[in-house]
Amino acid sequence: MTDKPTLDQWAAAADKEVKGKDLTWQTPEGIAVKPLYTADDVTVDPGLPGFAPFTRGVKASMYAGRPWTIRQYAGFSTAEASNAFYHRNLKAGQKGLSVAFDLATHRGYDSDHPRVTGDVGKAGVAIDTLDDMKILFDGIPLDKMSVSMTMNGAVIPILAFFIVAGEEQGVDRKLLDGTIQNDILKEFMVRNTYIYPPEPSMRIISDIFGYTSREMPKFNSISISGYHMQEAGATQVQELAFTIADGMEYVKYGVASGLDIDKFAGRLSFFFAIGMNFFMEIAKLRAARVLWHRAMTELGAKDERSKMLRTHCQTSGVSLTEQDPYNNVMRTTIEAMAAMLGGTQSLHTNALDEAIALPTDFSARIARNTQIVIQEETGMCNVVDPLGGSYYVEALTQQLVDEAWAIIEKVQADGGMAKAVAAGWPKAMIETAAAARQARVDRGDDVIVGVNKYRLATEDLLETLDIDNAAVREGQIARINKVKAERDSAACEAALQALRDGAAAPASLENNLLALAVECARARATLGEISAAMEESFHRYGTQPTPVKGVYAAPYAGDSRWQQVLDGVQAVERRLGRKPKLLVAKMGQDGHDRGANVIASAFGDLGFDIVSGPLFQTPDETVVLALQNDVDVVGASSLAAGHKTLIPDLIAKLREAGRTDIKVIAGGVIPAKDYDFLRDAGVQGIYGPGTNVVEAAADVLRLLGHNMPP
Ligand code: DCA
Repeated sequence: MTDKPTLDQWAAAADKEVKGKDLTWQTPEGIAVKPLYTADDVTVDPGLPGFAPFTRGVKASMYAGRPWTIRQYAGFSTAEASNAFYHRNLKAGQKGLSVAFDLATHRGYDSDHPRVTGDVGKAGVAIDTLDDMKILFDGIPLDKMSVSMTMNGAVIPILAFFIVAGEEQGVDRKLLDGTIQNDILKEFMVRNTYIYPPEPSMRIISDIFGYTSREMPKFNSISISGYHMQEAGATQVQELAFTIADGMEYVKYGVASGLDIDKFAGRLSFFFAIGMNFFMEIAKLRAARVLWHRAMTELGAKDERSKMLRTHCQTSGVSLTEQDPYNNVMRTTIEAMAAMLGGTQSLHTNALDEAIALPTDFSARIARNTQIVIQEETGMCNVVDPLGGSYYVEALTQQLVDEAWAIIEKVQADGGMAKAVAAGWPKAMIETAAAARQARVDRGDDVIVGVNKYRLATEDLLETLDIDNAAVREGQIARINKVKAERDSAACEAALQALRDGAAAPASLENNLLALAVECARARATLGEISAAMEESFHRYGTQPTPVKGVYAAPYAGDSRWQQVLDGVQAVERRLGRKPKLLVAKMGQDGHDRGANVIASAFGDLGFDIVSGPLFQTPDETVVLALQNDVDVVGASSLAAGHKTLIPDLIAKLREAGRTDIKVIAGGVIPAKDYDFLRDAGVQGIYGPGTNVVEAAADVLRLLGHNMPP
């Protein structure tokens, strides 16, 4: 009998094969992944599924008993169009609903508000009135179908409309099944669809916990979301740590407001992104369950259900590419498999065109079928946690637990997540990771097939969905006017006044904002009116972006192209007698600022003078900022489909101000078929997803008259 080979013998054999090359992979989160894992690497027994700490899943039978919910996130312009889409999808095998609202709704504005002309009906459905909500769920029994609503800003009016829509369908609110996102802390960190400052926003969340725990026992009162952190560039460890820390903060606020932890914690749910780092994502979901169990034990929960992390997942939007877009189907399939192998409860798979537009029926079908094929053709659901016991997955799970816990402890030492968010360091950490990732992609260190490697010489245009925003807005305004004309205005005003008074008073059972808003919804107040009633006491919140410095430049040390662009910027500087000035503008209600911040950081590192415009500007406000700062270029970043309205308006207003010399460029999520439209409107450079930022800077130098070599 021959002796079993030792680990040293394996190392020597591998070393010989690769001639001494180091096979350790340093992941972006700083984890050194070895080329081989063995039993020696597994230090913690993962236990059994359905038992604490739920490493292997929250249910004993998991998908063998019931597969995860196929829950596709969607919303299209009007309630009618969205309702029809939901009916078609449910017939085709989708199991749960998930509503995407437009940005005007998110930010608490009715469709007739002048600030939202470019946003109405664009990235989701416009909901102004209870009538809209009733149409949205027409023919969908709200006691049988679980409905998730991604809403964080205007969470009070939306939930109030939902409750009253159920009521008018004849459904007792005790039977309402679903989830509201209601996660404001991550909005302040990454997504920016907040309305009020942090303190009143946290009160709103406690009021919702209080109301739902008493009145809606089947409803998940929050979906604590790491998804948008990863989309904004966070590493998986950051996503994990900040999400769990956010959850702990909400629990502490709930307890401080007088609630019994075990009365509401069982209905807290989570939401994670699943990107392309396959095993890391699987380990992340397992680690998340371990961390939440530990955190909730520390916070004093007794009921095991309170400590059980149940989660929705969505495949990663940023991992999708505009170039060679059918590759996105494979990416999404791989990510969906990671989500299911990690043990998700519910899943959205992105459509292949999700990087550039809302899905068409065609792309939505492929996305949905990706999940159906896994569930119904592969036999993958028949075994619980099939990767349990994998040396690599178990070791990685433990490593993620340890790394994330270290960050969670830092957050706790700083007084909790609300304080950390106010101090700004989590956001800065995420932005640093985002700039580093962009540099790795632009340098080709991180491969993206079809973008920085194997790129096609020519691309066929993909058929994408276009929304006629002006028509949607007119229709919405007509309905708002009708509702206002038909309602009992005295009763409506009285309900709104009670809400104003409730918001002005300290939080209490009688002043529960959701309970007061339900009365407003019954009296047919609009979403904008309900939001404005609270805004009188709470005020509207705004922040100023602060791009990170030096992170994008660091990996380019000694790079000749980088140097050429730096020299170009200096040449322009000598000619102008000052640095070339770029205003990075975010117009409309689109709060996605990763792209804008990365551009600001990278162009800043290249020597441009950067003016980072605040979020949510109108074209008029952007022109004022451009003139005040006397900029050479305005870069409009648009990720929510407002580009065809807002950017031409900006150019027209610059012309009116006599400043045709100021160049306007555009970046973000802009479908190629809109390029000609924008060029005709006067846009001089368009930089879509997958743009190399150094080359974009070279292009801007050309626009500024510099003879930049290709
Ligand atoms: N055996 C027996 N019962 C099971 C099993 C099983 N193997 N698996 C699930 N169930 C039960 C659950 O316990 C649950 O019933 P309960 O609420 O009475 O406990 C029911 O079946 C539904 O399953 P669940 O896993 O809770 O799935 P969902 O209803 O889809 O909820 C959740 C998932 C993450 C909790 C929810 O918050 C959600 O849907 N989030 C979506 C968020 C979203 O869409 N965001 C968009 C960006």
